[in-house]
Amino acid sequence: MGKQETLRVNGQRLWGSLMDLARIGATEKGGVRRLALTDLDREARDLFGAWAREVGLALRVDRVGNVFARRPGTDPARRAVMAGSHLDTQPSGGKFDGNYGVLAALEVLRTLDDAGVCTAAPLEAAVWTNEEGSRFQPVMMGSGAYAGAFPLDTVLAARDLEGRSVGEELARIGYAGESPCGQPLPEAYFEAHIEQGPVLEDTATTIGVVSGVMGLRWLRITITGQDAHAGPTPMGLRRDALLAAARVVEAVNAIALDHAPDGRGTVGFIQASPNSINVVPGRVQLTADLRHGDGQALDAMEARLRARCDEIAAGTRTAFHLEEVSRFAPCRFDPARVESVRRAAAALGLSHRTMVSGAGHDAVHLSRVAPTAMVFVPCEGGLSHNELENARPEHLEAGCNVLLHAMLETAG
Ligand code: HGY
Ligand code: MN
Ligand code: MN
Repeated sequence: MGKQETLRVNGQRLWGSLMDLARIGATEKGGVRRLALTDLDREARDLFGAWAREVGLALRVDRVGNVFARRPGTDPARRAVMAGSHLDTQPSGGKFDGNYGVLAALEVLRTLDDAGVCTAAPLEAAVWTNEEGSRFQPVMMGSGAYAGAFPLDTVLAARDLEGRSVGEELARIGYAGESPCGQPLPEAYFEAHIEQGPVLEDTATTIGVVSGVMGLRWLRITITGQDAHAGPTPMGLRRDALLAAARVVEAVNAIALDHAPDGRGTVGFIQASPNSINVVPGRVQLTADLRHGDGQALDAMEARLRARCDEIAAGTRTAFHLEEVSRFAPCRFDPARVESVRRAAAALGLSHRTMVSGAGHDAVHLSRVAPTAMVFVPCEGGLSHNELENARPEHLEAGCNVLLHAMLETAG
């Protein structure tokens, strides 16, 4: 076996860096709350930058705040082989979603630096801005702007519930970079991530060889009825926006179940007003997150929900306004890069299985502009987007070794 094949990452250093990073935004229950473009996001980005500089990586930041740490290659004609993920989390997120993929990419570069190994193609570790889409929409914003899925000015103008814009917040935290989005594009992109579902753990498999990602639609639904007194207003005269919203929640779940086993439907956000115990709610805002592995099925799910909203509006004498806030089609990753991941897992003697991701990832946008593949590792109970999110050090290390060898094979 040549020197390269015997290369292994430093699992303890990877775990230690994950635990250090998890302190930034740590919550009582052991999770992480680090919303995009907050001071905590800045702190995490700064820590990543300090670690990257420790191993001599050159840093650049693009117009939407994506950060790239670059290790030069020996062949100036080659473009970068890139790996990365995101540092922003859900409001009640965990230590590993996104953070693992960023630090696994860094660990690959640290390992090559320790071993003095040079690659023909340059290597880059990437941090994508606002993958979660929780504070600002659309979801997977930074990678989407980089891949040309969203116009830059649209992204910079997006506002959170307090009215702060992406552009203002990037400037405020010092990550309004100069580099143009999407130039240069990488030669290939890999992303390591926890599965965020139960399949690997249930089948006692260490590595997920991810062949693609389900499609997604996010709708923001505003329902307008009429505030009214809860006492004197007869039931038949009410225009109750929360009653209408309750029927929407039922509909979203029924539509997903009708498209089993791949269909997914979630109402995760709801705001009712005036939210007073003795007032019939006159206004509700809620979201619908629809997903499916097949584009036509996803179209059918969205069409059914829109039709059902019309019926609910008529039945409750309320007015509905539907706005699409995010969308991406189901994607298939590049077979050659998927094969690199599978070959690396096999060569490392790791149990592995091919699978489709239910969760969206920055790799979805990268797959539109560069050959892309992902590496999954198990997470405890398949739990994610939950403060109790957990993963085993040996699984995280194994996934990082797969990332290392898939990147080495690609970078030459
Ligand atoms: O919503 C998603 O699938 C991703 O976690 N942002
Ligand atoms: Mn993620
Ligand atoms: Mn997530």
